[in-house]
Amino acid sequence: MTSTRKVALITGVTGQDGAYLAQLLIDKGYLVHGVKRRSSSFNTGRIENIYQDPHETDPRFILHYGDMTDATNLIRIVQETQPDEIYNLAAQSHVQVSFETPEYTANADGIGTLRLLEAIRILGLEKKTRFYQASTSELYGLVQEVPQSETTPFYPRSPYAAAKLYAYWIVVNYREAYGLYAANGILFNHESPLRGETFVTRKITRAAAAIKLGKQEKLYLGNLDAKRDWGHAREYVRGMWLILQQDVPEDFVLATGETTEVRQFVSWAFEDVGITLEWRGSGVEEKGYDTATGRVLVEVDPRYFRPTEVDLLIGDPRKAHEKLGWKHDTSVRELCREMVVEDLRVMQTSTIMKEA
Ligand code: NDP
Ligand code: GDR
Repeated sequence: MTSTRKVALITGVTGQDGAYLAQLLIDKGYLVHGVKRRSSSFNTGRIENIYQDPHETDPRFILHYGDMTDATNLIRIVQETQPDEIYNLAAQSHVQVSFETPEYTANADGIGTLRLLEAIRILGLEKKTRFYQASTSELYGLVQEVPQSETTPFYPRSPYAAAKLYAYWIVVNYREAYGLYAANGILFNHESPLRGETFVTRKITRAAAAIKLGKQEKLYLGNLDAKRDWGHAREYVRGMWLILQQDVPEDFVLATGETTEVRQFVSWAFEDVGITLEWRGSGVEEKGYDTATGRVLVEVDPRYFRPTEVDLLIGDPRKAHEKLGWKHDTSVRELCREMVVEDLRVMQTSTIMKEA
């Protein structure tokens, strides 16, 4: 008997989005294959709850070792798994880090995407396998127009964005040249309690929790003026899935349509732990004071400034609303609170465990 269960392959399954997407697809009845990198310590913390013993007879989640820089490995994984849908989420995804590792970022994020598309062609899977590419609002870079939509011109401002620009266009090209079902989701920033600890929202919510619990003195940040369109990752992975369920492959912006300054997000996070901040000074001298004690809790550290910055992102998600029926639910204010509450819970639990 042949199984009618759909098969998905997720690269970057150990990341924030990979974890949420794997759960969503398993809940929809898919057999999910995930690509994870070999690491000297555990890197599967986000998918622990869905990890399955490989000896189980009816698996729904299977992990494979792989790397976006290794073409033969990717071809073999695609051959073995014969996916109906590939979600290419793997990337060196930190913008600032990409200035320090530009060649690696180009290789993994840009050429890595090409490797997967070629795997589909080499294996003759053009008619079977649909391909989702994790494109990004960083493509817009230097502001050309607001809000930014599917037709806004790109102007990348980092090695990360330049690598993702190549990936975006190679996906469009393979769709047009070979009739592949391949689509870009141009996703604006999306966060969650699973967000990597060095991205600004999570850095802020963890610091607010740690300062509240007396485990950290101060939070050092870079550009407080940057504005981002922040949504909830759980809702954005549903949009990824919807993008691959359309009759015709097309590119879509997923965004909330609202933008918030980094400084505002900081004030909210501290408010959520019961601390009211007052901002004084400007530029590198700007500081956030606890109004109750007068202590400086937030300072600017120019180390976190980027050589070229993306100042303002605000997305226009109307195409996704109309064609996909996708809309965000969680506001950025609610998102911030959810992240702070979870960081407080995790930190309090670890203290109790240490003291027990
Ligand atoms: P994360 O940084 O949380 O996850 C990235 C994933 O890619 C991790 O599983 C990581 O593995 C894996 N990875 C990195 N390099 C390689 C490599 N060379 N080979 C194989 N796997 C690799 O990112 P997110 O989940 O936040 O984002 C998912 C994708 O969406 C990324 O491509 C990102 O660029 C893009 N994106 C994200 C947005 C966001 O706001 N979150 C917005 C728009 C686009 P490991 O766990 O071992 O490090
Ligand atoms: P971004 O996210 O660069 O938008 O890329 P990040 O959270 O790193 O930065 C957002 C903004 O905050 C400013 N900032 C700081 N950023 C970090 N990381 N650390 C700081 O201390 C700090 N202080 C201020 C930044 O300068 C920036 O303006 C994310 C990633 O997930 C990408 O992979 C994805 O493509 C885009 O979102 C959409």
